[in-house]
Amino acid sequence: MNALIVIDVQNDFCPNGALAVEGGHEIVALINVRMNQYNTVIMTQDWHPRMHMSFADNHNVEPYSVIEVDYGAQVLWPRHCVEGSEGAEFHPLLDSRRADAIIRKGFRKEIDSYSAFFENDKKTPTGLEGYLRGRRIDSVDFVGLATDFCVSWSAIDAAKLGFHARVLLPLTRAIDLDGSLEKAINDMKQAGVEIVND
Ligand code: VGL
Ligand code: ZN
Repeated sequence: MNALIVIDVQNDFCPNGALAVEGGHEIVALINVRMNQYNTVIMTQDWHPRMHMSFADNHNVEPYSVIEVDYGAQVLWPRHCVEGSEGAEFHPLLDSRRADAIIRKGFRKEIDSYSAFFENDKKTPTGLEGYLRGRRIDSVDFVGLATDFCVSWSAIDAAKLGFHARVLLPLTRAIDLDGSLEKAINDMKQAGVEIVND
């Protein structure tokens, strides 16, 4: 059984959003069509409290500064995807009615969560693994935003957990901070994620 996992296609990651990813909106129509090829569709939503540790202004520093925390390096972002805000809603044209499950992540203020499977400590589970195993899903395709953060971290965790994991690159867009896209693609290949270019 297969699943399409649609990562963080939310207003704040699209043009005019708080953490806009270039061309983020361009993938929405393609994702809507692609959903028809899967038994199961799962969507994730980045969902942060106002006082979240990943927000630069909660540390009084410039966005995109990097700090060291218990679990390693953490980029500090512009305030984005605040729980219940319009920026945290799915892009209005994304067919979210098709989602069998919606996973929210990053909702604890002490820790960020890029991956759909584990928070950034790489050990606190979100419950997605159990959901997939319960539904007998062994093959997962990833699309959405952003290629080099939440998409790649999710795909790498999926491969490490033993799922057949693919990233459909044309249905993703990247933030690309200091070469982070190239690094993410190398890391994904290293972890056994299949990169689909067309
Ligand atoms: C994301 C940075 C911060 C993402 C989420 O969805 O890739 N990136 N929060
Ligand atoms: Zn976030």
